[in-house]
Amino acid sequence: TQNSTWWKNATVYQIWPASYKDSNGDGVGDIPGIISTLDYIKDLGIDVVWLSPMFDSPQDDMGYDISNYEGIYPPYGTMDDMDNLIDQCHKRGMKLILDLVINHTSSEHDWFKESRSSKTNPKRDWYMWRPPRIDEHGNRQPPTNWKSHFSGSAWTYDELTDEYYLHLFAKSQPDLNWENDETREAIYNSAMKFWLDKGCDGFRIDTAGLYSKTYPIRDVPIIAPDQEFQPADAYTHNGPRIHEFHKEMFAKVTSHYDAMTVGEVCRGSREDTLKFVSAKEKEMNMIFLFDVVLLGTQETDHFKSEKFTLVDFKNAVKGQCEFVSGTDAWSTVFLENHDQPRSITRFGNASKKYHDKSGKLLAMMEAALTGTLFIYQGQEIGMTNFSRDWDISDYQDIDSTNYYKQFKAKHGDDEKAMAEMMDNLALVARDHARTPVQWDDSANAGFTTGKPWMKINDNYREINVKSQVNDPNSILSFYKQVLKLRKNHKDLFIYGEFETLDHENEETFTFIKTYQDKKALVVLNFSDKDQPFKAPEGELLLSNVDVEEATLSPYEGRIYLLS
Ligand code: TEU
Repeated sequence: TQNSTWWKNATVYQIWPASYKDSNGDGVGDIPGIISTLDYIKDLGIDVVWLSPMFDSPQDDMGYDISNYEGIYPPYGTMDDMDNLIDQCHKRGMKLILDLVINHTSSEHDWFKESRSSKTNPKRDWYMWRPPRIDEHGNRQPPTNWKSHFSGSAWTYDELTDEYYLHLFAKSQPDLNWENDETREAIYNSAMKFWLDKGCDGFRIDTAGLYSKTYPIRDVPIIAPDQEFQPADAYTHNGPRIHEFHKEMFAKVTSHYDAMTVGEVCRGSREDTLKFVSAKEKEMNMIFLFDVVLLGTQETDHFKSEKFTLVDFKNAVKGQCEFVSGTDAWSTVFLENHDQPRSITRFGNASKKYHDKSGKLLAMMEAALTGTLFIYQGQEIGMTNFSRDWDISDYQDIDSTNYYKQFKAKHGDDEKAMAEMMDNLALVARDHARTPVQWDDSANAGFTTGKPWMKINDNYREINVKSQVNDPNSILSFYKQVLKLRKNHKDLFIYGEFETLDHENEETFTFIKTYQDKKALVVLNFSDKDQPFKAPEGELLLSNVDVEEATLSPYEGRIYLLS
């Protein structure tokens, strides 16, 4: 049962298997490839590996479309490989958590195949089927105006039974019906207990706010009048039974194991969101808040991104830090994952001159923030977004490619609009996180001896593990240093209270961490200019430059222990 809180102190490393390390030359990353790098991960200072979906899947959404929770996608390996991975992580004192994708399955899952087969099938009600709506011209229309997160209607018509099924994501990702008791029981057994009994240590819980839909199922208010379908969050996000479902999941499953749980709940009111993670509520350990990573993007069009200022950035960081302060809840720190562009490109400065320095700056910031820290593969070597010059055919993600198709159909003749759309893809598309990890400067960056399933970032000769691993000045070495520092001062960095100084300053991000009578000062120059600075009384714990000067150089950061 869950008495310990080991997960609070953990540093987690996320692996997205397709692009991590290929061991057999088929161009796709695999589990034996992961196992071959566990010493590297351990050496970085990692306690928990989070593995993105490696389950059997047609891969329409890179494994977030699961066709069998109890099987492995063959190109990734076998069940023996998974057992070995669990074992090898544990041997090194690390834990392994898996992705729990239970808002939907793949349309290739047996459950859906049965559900689809007839209106009277016992599993019919395991998914969300609705009759067509007939419009005033007598035409068949989707039951509601809901938009899929991946563009187009959230409903797909199935001729076989003359009904539509709901899919908040791709049409090959039908939503499970959480109102059905049997469905939930099946999810707990197949997707959860099966793996916990094998020795997995917990889950990152995908789309954890979406299971409870608001009934009756009906049109959402129109918030994007220029769009045919409407963002459906109002009736799909944090619905009326969501906390009941999470409490049940905890009571029936996760509480019986010493399982770590981290939910993906991007938005919601503070009061409602706190319920997911407040210890006394007994739901999940922590969630990811998206204030920082969604900066500048729009609810009605997540590819449209606008400029934001450093103060906007500070507000977002502050909001996430303060979210749990003074409560019995716990939170997370992250700048990257498989759905986000690379943080140096987005929040630092990816130019040759400042790449390393701004990467280290971001590492310092993260290491000093309150919560459980998550690092995404390649972040530790400063991987960046790929070039704006890449062609749309180089993008692989269903979110990007659907968006492109839909945008082109509407604005194909407008060169300027098309160019702006490509600018946006170059900035925020999920593809940037999904290029293969750059292990060395040999062909295909040492990721594979075959043809990589996705193009390698052009900068792999300059940015790769091999060139950094023995260089004490590399980003990788710096990550090891900051992660150690974070652990050495757990109280201040992992648990401390956060407070900004000089909040309106648009160049420098300064904050204080406090734990009882201990204080640390973190000062981060987010500009490419020198900034005035007066060193405080205390000990300099860490800096990303060699020499301590009176002023802060561009992208310089320092952490002091105040006396
Ligand atoms: O993401 C859920 C989610 O909220 C995304 O739609 C997110 O808003 C989008 O990716 C931003 O570009 C989770 C997974 O992390 C994602 O990879 C899956 O595609 C999705 O669920 C469906 O399972």
